[in-house]
Amino acid sequence: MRERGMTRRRMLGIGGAFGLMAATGLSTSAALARRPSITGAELRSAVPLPPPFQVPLPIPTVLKPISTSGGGDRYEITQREASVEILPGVRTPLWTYEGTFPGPTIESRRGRPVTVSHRNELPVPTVVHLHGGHTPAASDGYPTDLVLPEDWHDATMHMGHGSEHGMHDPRAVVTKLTRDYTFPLDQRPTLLWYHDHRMDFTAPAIWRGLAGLHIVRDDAEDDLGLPAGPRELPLMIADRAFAADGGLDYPALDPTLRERPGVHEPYLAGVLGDVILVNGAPWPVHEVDTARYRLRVLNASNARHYELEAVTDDGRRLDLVQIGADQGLLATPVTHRLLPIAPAERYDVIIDFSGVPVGSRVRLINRLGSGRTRDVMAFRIARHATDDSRIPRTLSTDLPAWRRSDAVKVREFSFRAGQMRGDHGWLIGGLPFDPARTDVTARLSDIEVWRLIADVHHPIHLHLVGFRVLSRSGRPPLPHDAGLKDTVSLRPGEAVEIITRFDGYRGRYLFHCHNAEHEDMGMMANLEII
Ligand SMILES: [Cu+2]
Repeated sequence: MRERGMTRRRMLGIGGAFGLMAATGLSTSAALARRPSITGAELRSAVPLPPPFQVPLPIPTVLKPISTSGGGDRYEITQREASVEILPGVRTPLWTYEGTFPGPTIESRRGRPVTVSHRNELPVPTVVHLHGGHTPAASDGYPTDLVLPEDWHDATMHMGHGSEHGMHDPRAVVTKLTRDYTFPLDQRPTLLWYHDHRMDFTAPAIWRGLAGLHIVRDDAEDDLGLPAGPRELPLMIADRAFAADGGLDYPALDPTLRERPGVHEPYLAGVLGDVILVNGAPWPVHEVDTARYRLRVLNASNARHYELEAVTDDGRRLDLVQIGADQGLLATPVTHRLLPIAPAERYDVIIDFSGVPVGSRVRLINRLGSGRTRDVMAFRIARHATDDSRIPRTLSTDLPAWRRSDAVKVREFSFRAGQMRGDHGWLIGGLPFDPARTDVTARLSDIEVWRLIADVHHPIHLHLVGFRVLSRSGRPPLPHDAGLKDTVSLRPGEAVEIITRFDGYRGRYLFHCHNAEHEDMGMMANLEII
């Protein structure tokens, strides 16, 4: 029955590249480098899709703490199955945080600790990672630190899958039913997101709905006068595809996601959907004033890249004024006409609707999409309004200014296709992920330069720390590389240098590709901070 996934292939991903390699004798990377910028294969939905810009943009609910005493906030989140109306008139079963997709948003103040007690009522083990969080290792959601469902059997307990693929991880801390994650949030204010990070099954778990936002704020940012309240919009962009029964389609080898990881061959490079969701709604529309808006954009897609552009009805492009990156405010604003955004990246941008006629529309489009996937969402200019917001020339003065000469170490890592357990995989430095192997040992407080080399597109994410982009293939960083990042988009054949300081906590962390399918197929490595 799963063979139907094969017949729906529309573009060849890595599978096609391997075929090309076999036919021509090219090396994998040479074969891949010749291919166009494809980051996955697209599934085609089997239900009628709504016209664009009809469904109102939902804003995820802000979660209320169950306690605010003792100098911190405490939250409870239940992970459970829910049936949600994403496409009008269609019920879609999802795996959710608190019954919604996206999950509820957590709003925090810098330096005020938060504990989130997660309860797993799903049929599989889960792991929660707060992406971009400056988090002690015990709460960072290491992929084998599973929270098991109440009735999970021992035979599959340790890794969440059978011995065929099993690896032992003696350091795993497994809990049953619940786990408290503690986040000190002693970090620059920014948009973080929490999502599943279970060993071998991250991609399908996020796809099924396990993702939510977590915003950190502080007084200095509040005082800047940026657009706020209803004029600050979180936008979680993610593509999905829908099966004939209304459920989400995904080419998993084991649709129960209990034992066998992986996807069918055409999708080894990544899974793309043909429906673009923003905050869980298909191609939504949002009514706005003739005023500035702050858009806090997250690409929560597994593999799809976007190049965002805001276009008026008469074809005029509006500036996207970037004020922040993954890890908070830039030093000074950067103006873009086109904004590339790779999986897991966040961009904080201001868009000014004041010059747009009331009654007309501004479409946010993806220049990398085609057909229906070219549209993302629209803003309908609903009314005239006054605007006392501003975009200060100086946004922040606390960005780390690490210099290359400060680095005590320079490391190099390749991110390439290869073989994993006799199958196609994605490797870092020629090796697939093994939780029991330490790949990097870094000393707390040390500054290091890492050189990251790609075959195809790979968005590379470091846990725990933010970093600055130093160069791209020997050239200066791109305008959107500004600020402090935690995910950097490597383009095909590129070598990107980053610099960081391993601050804060000792322990076992990760770095990995955030193309979620690559991540599940080996493209992770251990980072031990001592
Ligand atoms: Cu990758």
